[in-house]
Amino acid sequence: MKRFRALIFDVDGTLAETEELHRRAFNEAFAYFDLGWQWSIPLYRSLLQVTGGKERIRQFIRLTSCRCEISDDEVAELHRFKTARYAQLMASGACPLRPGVAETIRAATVRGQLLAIATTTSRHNVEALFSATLGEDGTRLFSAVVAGDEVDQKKPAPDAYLKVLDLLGLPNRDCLAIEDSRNGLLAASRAGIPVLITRSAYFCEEQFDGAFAVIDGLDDLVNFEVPVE
Ligand code: XBP
Ligand code: MG
Repeated sequence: MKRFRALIFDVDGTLAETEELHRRAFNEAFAYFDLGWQWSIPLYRSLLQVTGGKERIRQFIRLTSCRCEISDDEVAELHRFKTARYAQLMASGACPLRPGVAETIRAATVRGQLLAIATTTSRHNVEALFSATLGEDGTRLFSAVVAGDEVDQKKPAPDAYLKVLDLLGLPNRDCLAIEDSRNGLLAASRAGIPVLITRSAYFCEEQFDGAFAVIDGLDDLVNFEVPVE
């Protein structure tokens, strides 16, 4: 860990097991708008292959071939409701950081490493997680935060990671990406950044060929040694 000048964190699944909260917020939005849709855990697992909430709703409509005529504005309204509900659930303390995350952040800060975020979710959701878990000063710990709608293409495209590198002013080889999904691994790898995978509930079965290392959680980092080149 010490040889990297910056750690770039994914958010959902990596910092916290947020996906169940997302799923619940999606289902509550569908109920509010009386759509009759319900995303089960297995269905949500397959839908997670599509990154981004609005894109995921569109994919669901395509897959179920329900002949609903839903405009982009209506999808956006549905997603806005989902995002507001997610923030309420998060503020209620429903989702702590994963074990080892706070310690990893603290250790990196002590070592003088920069911290950054490259995520597919919205900045609003990142801030909701930070204020519920890291407190008011949470955002200030991170030198760069790039969220889903702030780049042209979401993961597995490298855009979010490339923008973070640009904001940090560091070359890819000096950074370590910390991810939980194959789409995240692809995104960071396409930006030339080595990737540490921390397995999460929804993506524990995925293949992570090409990862720098794969661990079960950041609490394992205590025993993690960087291979000598
Ligand atoms: C994961 C995602 C997100 C969330 C939902 O992002 O794909 O779409 O599931 O969030 P990451 P939104 O792992 O990169 O943090 O509904 O706000 O898109
Ligand atoms: Mg993730």
